[in-house]
Amino acid sequence: MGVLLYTSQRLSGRTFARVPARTVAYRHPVRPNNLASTNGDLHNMNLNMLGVATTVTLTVLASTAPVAANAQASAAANGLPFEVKPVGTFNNPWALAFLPNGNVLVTQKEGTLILFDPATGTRRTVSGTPAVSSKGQGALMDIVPAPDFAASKRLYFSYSEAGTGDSSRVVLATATLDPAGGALKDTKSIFRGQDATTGGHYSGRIGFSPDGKYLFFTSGDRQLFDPAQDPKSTLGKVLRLNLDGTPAAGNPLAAKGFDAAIWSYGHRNLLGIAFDRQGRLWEMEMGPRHGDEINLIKPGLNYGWPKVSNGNHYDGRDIPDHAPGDGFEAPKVSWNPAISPGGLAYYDADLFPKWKNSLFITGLSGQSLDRIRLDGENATKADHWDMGERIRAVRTGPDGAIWLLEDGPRGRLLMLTPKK
Ligand SMILES: [Ca+2]
Repeated sequence: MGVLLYTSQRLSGRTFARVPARTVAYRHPVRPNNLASTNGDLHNMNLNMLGVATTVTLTVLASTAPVAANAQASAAANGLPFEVKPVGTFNNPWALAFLPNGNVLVTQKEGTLILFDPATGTRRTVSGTPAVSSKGQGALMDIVPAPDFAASKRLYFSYSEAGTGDSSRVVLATATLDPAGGALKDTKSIFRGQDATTGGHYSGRIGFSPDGKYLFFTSGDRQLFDPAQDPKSTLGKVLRLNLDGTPAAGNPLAAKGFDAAIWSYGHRNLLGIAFDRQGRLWEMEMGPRHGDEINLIKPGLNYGWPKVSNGNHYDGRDIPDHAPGDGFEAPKVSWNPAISPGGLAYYDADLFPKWKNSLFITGLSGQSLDRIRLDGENATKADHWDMGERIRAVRTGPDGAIWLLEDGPRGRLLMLTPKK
């Protein structure tokens, strides 16, 4: 313990330094929660330890982290079917949201909210954000404008909040953005998850139903495993809430004694949620050791965690894979080896016409962007691009461009447009 490992990896002739990952003893099959930059590093460490990724080298360093080599976007774009334009740099960015005027809100892990104008590069820190516990995987997390934002200026966002002792919980909150854009007003929490002391798997993704009446909120298993199968626990679940944070009427399992907010269960760390144009709800979750998933979420179904997974425990213990007839809903797509997904977006814009009706998934350990082609209820892997950096977030912009946030203390906001 106490030895810092830094992995450096040479990909396509470019060398990148990774964020430090503290070594841990695997007595418990939990992805360690004390990683400075959260999810994904363990996938790499396991690969390294197994010698699977032969191009990866481990270096033991005694002191400070090497500064990440900030590869030129032009270099990273070589071989990619899109132009990559960096438009800003942020400190451990987590999520982004576009406002109707083209400005972007960016959440940063330690709890700051930045209002950024991509056209001019100007930025301001938005005041009025709540106190965030950013230990472990904690962060100011997702942010999504309300369906009526143009009139109400209301935002929904999520964050991790300290409880008593070492405990913490995921919180869903609302606030209004004042007309000048410099402050949150009337901030209030409308849903609080259950406390846990693990420091990880908050999830906290926000998605509005196409009719704007309901809010779907992802609540991770907090690295506690079994609560994902517990009918009374909101951990490891997709929740369907009213816009005031109360459980929506008619949720599918309430009559069976489940918590009234639960829409689906058996989930691990749900880091993406998106509706497609026909109103299907797609969800992405990070698997344990491999087994990252894309699921089609249907009301009342059990997605299996931790009873089944196409991944396995970090300590090597097997978890049965999904199999027909096992009573659990299998993922539509899964990854082995893992990409450690950070974000999910649905794409149906005109700027990349061939990619309409696709999902985009970012890779942290994968340093990647993946495209998933949708066809009704079917989903298939279509493209995998090496982006040369850990990618935390993805959103479709109002102009149809694809926007990414890199992970880490100098994570860039990237705009992807068709290659000229
Ligand atoms: Ca398995």
